[in-house]
Amino acid sequence: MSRLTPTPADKFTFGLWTVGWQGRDPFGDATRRALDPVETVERLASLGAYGVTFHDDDLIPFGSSDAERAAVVKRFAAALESTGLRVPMATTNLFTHPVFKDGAFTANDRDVRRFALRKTIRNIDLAVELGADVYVAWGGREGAEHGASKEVRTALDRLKEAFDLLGEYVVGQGYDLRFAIEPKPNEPRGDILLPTIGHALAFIERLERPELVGVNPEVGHEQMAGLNFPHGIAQALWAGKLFHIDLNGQSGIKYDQDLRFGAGDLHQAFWLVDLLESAGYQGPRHFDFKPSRTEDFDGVWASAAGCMHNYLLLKERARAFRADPEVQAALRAARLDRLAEPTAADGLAALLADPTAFEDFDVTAAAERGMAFEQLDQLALEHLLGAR
Ligand code: 3MF
Ligand code: MG
Ligand code: MG
Repeated sequence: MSRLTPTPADKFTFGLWTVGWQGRDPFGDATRRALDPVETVERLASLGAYGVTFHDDDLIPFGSSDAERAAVVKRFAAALESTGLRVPMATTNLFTHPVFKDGAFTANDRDVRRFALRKTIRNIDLAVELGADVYVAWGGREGAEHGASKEVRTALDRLKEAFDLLGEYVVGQGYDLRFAIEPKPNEPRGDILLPTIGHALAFIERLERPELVGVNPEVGHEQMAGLNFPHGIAQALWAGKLFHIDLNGQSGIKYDQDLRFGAGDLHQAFWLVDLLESAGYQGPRHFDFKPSRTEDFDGVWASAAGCMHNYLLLKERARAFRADPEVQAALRAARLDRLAEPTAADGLAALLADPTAFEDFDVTAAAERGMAFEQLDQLALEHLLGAR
């Protein structure tokens, strides 16, 4: 089998809501019928995926009775069993129903906040039952459009309270489950709390159980804010907080496009795969994209296959880039090996006593040194284009 054919070992996963998106947008109605979750499981398995993820309401329609819920879960679990597809992650829909119009964990109304927590806890039980070890929390409606309508410091108190309660719940139940907060700058709210990876990382450190909480960054979300996604992922890895990742594509600062992975900013996609693979990221490669509403189901499954194929192609290109002796020489010329050296391993006193560090330092000569980054970057581009 070719290295470009996906297998479960590649750990590719898809949300039910991705291939199942019906194409409804703010200006137009659905262009596709609803997909049966069991059909999705079967199609994803036949394409070589490892797993499937879901919001509670993707699987069990909001408002279902207990008996309906049990029947849906039983049928879904049977499809997982027969295909071997896993459920490594699940999440809660705290944004579609109008009750969440002012948010969920940070809604101004206390009864809505309590309902949101109970809805989440109910789905955590199901997630654990189906084998998930990561629970994603995207606070899509935790935000505001009107200045005085949300006291942000107080809302952050409520958000902390929610994660502290959820942490207490999973520890109390003895669950092996960690949370991954998904940052997003805007859409559907004008401004969303925890808009970037950096905001989320800082928030996590204020929680009662920071070790239970990491991040689930999404390519397009950071790029909607004009940020460099691989840099954000590098910081999440550096902090030991990359618990999960949402892969898709986005073309610059505009509405949330959710393109298939590899479309949009291909250059950043290359550096992202290079980073994930070289850093030894072990989690699922989760695609959170929307097949264009122009497509019928042939297009839907083609785009799902495209996400996986593009990841494997980029992995191949990144591997070739790193293995190329010319690239290794170019990395040395660009002095990446020197960046890896501590700046003052001999300590502060030695730094202060060292005249070559300041008094005798030839500032002009150092300023004139070329960094050789252009040659290095051109090699990367040629590898990305398959020209090497
Ligand atoms: C929105 C998203 C969400 C989250 C999901 C949790 C609907 O832009 O990315 O998808 O990913 O709620 O995984
Ligand atoms: Mg998204
Ligand atoms: Mg997402």
